[in-house]
Amino acid sequence: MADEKRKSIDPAVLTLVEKAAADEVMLCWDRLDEQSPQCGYGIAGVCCRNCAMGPCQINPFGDAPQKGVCGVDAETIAARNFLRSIAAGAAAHSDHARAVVEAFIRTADGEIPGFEIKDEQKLLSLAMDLGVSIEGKDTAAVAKEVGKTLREQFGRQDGELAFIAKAPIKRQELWRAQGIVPRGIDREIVECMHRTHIGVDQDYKNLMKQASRTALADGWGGSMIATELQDVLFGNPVPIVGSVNLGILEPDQVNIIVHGHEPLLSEMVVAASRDKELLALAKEKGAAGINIGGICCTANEILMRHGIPVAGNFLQQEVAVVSGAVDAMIVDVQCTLQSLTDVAGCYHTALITTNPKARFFGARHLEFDEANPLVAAREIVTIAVENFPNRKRKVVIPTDNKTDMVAGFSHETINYILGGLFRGSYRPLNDNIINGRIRGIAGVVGCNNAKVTHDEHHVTLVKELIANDVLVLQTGCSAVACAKEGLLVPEAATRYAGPGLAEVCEAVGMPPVLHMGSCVDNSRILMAATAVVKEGGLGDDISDLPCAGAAPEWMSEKALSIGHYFVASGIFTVFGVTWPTLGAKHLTEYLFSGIEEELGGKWAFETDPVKTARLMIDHIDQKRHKLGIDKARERVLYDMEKRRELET
Ligand code: SF4
Ligand code: MSK
Repeated sequence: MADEKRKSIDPAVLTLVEKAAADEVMLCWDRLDEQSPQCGYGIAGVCCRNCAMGPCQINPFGDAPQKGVCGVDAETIAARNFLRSIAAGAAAHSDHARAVVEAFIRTADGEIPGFEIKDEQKLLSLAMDLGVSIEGKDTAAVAKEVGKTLREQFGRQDGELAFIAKAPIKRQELWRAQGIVPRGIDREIVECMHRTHIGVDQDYKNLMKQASRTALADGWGGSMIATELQDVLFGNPVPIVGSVNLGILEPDQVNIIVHGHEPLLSEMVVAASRDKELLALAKEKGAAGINIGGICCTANEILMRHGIPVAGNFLQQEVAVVSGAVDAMIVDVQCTLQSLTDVAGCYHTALITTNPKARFFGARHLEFDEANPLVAAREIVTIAVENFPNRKRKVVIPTDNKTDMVAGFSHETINYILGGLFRGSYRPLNDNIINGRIRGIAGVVGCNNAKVTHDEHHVTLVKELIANDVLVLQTGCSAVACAKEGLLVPEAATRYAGPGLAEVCEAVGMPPVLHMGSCVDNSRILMAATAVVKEGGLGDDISDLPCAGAAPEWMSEKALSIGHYFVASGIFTVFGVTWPTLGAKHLTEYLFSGIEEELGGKWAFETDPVKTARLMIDHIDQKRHKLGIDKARERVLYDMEKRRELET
């Protein structure tokens, strides 16, 4: 059991890991064991298989071989691999955005029953941002034009992406001077693939310029488009109370888990689960009701808008099924494990894929038909309800593991929470940063990774930051990890935050850790940082702000793209677990240091979450010093003794 405990800090997960062992079900940790030791060349980023003369591997310790068959060195190989990962991450976010844009236009055309423009105010401000005239047009006409303007962002060949203009002026000028303003989203991603083909771009710094341009096309392009249009379509989130962890599963109800990233279908599944006929059918099958829970970013999306409970984050998808209580799991795109078919096969769970881009061999496929999403959603809910009597193995729900949380902090909401409903403004936030009550702002985001103890690094890092008066903004699986730990409720301020941050949070009744949404919603962090710059008094660029970013348990290529658009936007960003260029000395030095001279932001790599917090706090303090708002203050170290005190 001692070994088992290292898999997760979450007792709900440990309970079900134990059940999986008893049920002889293999989980991702078991497969990691089977895969270990993993290839050192791959870990160091110096394995290339970009042509059929390879694969070629460079020995990072100075022994031969030092060149691939085509003559490239470790720097070029690692830079190309890094760039390809960013292209994949940017593509994932942006293709999600494309699906949202298409659904948005069809909604404006009245072609999707059940979908409507929910936030007209945000639509109008978006139209103004994009230069779309609203004069004499009804909502549908404005929406159609906004949708078309945003659809053009994908295929543009020149000029600048529209949302670049949302950034602080100084940042825009810096990007232009560096030649990294994205032209069109698809164009930048295609160019990554061209440049990394054998015999094209062989200069690691030039490859990194394209990395910056592509990542910016994600953060200030694809991701921002997805966030903005989802807000208009499904409603701009406002603070909402929800609950989190596997204890949200109901033993006597039909449990449906929605998993993945695109909220289009899950919105309709939520609606179908409230359908009287389906509720009656559930009763007929012996169930007391229909319970929807989310996993990964689909969870974050429906939590923020409907308060639907969150079953867990990335490393909880398999164990949710192991509970034996999940009657259907519906997956769309991204972060869904192929092993779910095997795990679901050991229980009664119906695994349903819904997106033509993401089918699983052995799973049932029920395509999400945009022309009639409610029909598809009803069909899915019916499958789950009819599956309820088929539970065949012991049901174990860690009922004690369910925590309250508050989610739904868009950058607009922060405005109102701090500034008040009638004078929404970032002024109080800026003032509290200037007077030192809030030391700085940190974005802590990203995935889980089976290589490190599940959730431990997120929770330790965030506790350390808030104890030192750093306000934390979160998205994705990191937000779910901290929600389970009870950090996303206003009371957490009194319990965990330093005195300054606690005072501010208590005054306005907000948590010290703000849940801003899903992976694409990291664009909200960019917008919040921009709003702070525009409010004044803290410099004139994002790189002047006392802020930092981190993804302590990252694993996906999307995380690399997010990290790099943070860096290219001027933010110091620390990643944990592993770093993909360590076999390339010069490239790594450039990313960890040299790039700061060009972009004002840089990367760091640290596997210890306490040390990560120190790096971030030191950076925040340096920025405070440069702004002339530093004053002598004692750093609170959230050490073992303090943790023990809290546990007693
Ligand atoms: Fe080897 Fe060069 Fe081909 Fe890569 S591109 S596999 S380094 S020969
Ligand atoms: S779901 S990308 S594991 S945050 Fe967005 Fe979580 Fe990372 Fe997927």
